[in-house]
Amino acid sequence: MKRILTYGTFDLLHWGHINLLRRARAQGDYLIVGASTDEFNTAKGARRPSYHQFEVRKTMLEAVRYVDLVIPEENWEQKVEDIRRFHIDTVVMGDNWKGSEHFEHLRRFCDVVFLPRTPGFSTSQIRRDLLVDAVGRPAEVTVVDDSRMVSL
Ligand code: C2G
Repeated sequence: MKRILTYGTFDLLHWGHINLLRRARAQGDYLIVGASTDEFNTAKGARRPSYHQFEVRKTMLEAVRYVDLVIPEENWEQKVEDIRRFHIDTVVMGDNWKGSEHFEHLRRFCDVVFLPRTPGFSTSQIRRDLLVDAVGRPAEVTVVDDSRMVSL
């Protein structure tokens, strides 16, 4: 039994998330997802609360057939203990985390695999698209960063 672990907020679950979970599960036999709590999202520097609160995101992840178990991700430091506690063989993340201090050091405890992100999908992009839909006209949205949009 090869045990896989991944982490994320997984808010407004979309194809990018599902494609990551499908490929992560294919790396082994049992997939555990560490879903970020609402408090940890704030600690991670999220500019706004997630659309769905932790319990809803957890329940939605549990409904995904690739996912075998969902645990709360409450801080950055818990990963080594999670690897030990759940006898993890491989930690899998999207490659936007490649080189991150939060994951590279885990190589001392298990395999760490970064998978290519699915282009064109993000929770913040969905929020922007819905906003543009809502104002009912094509908008030239020049995104400076996630927190500010100009020339709507
Ligand atoms: N992802 C992807 N393709 C996308 C969007 C997301 O492969 N188009 C992957 C991310 O790389 C990540 C996972 O889906 O591995 C979850 O993404 P987020 O919900 O954005 O999670 P994140 O904010 O990266 O939190 O401790 C680590 C953090 O909890 C990760």
